[in-house]
Amino acid sequence: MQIVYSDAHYAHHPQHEFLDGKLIPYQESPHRAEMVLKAAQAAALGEVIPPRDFGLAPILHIHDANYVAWLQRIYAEWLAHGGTPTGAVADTFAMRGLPNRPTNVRAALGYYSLDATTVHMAGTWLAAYQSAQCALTAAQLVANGASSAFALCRPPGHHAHADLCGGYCLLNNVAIAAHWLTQNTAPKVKVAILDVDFHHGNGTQAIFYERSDVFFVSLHADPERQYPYFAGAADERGAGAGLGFNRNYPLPVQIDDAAYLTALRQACADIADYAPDYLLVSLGVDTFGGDPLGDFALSPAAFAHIGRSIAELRLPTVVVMEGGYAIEQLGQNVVAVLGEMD
Ligand code: SP5
Ligand code: ZN
Repeated sequence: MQIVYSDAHYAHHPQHEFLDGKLIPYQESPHRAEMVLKAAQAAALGEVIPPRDFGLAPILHIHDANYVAWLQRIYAEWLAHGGTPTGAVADTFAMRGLPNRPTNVRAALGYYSLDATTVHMAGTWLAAYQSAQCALTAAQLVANGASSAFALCRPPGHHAHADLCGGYCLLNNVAIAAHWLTQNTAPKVKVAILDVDFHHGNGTQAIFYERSDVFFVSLHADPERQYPYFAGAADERGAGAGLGFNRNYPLPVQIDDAAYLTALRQACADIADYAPDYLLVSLGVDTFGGDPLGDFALSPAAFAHIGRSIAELRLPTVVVMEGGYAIEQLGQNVVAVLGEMD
């Protein structure tokens, strides 16, 4: 399978984040993409190609125009208003009960962010833009007949809403690619998104919640105990025309390979019942037992089984990189999934 990758992500390298009240090294580092790329090349998974440029239009089909314009200017504004050059990050959020909506640089950060982990640096917009272009390019490869393609996206995307960044995500890469497939292939195309990142894909769910042509299925840590807390419960089934086209599998702490794969088989059965034309996979490997952000107990062997379950759906498949923070095993775990696909 071809691997779509851009070096632009190197210019997005925040230094720190808060975890459990402590300032720690930023977990979503350039080293992550480097490890995945190296492992893919070592396994001779396929040709590595740069993204094509689809422009802003497919991004603006998913994201709010004011939000996208803000993403492009936030770092320069932050610097101009005395912000530290290491990056702009929200400190105060536009929560319920707070009626004022000023447009100053720090207020806008709090208006467009859902948490304080998404840092904006000089290269952040271009990194996010190219990450989305990678997903679009992989979608086009599959639309043109490839059985699968891998978008080595960084930064990740599945926590980003139409007008919110968060969870290291700025543009929702998988959502942008999914919508592009519905608009640029055949009439009445149906796509399914399978999200296997440890964290619920709240952004993707929100974006497609009222649509029946995009079926979102997610396996993730129960939001009763884990980020993103405020979405991901089993009773979130979609709304309006989208009712029945959203499916969540919240999973318990320390879930093992066997129990996880049982849930995954159910999710894959849901997708088979939906009979989509295309499948997109939000691939996070923070489900690995050794992941510093996760609390699952998956072994390295689980990842080949995950890849096999996906491959058995026999659908044209776009795999989009999301999370995974156990740096040393990250490349092998991703390649174990991809190695099962044609
Ligand atoms: C793309 C992606 O995987 N984003 C994840 C962002 C998660 N950020 C919040 C993490 C809170 C983690 N709490 C874990 C406690 C470990 N001791
Ligand atoms: Zn994650």
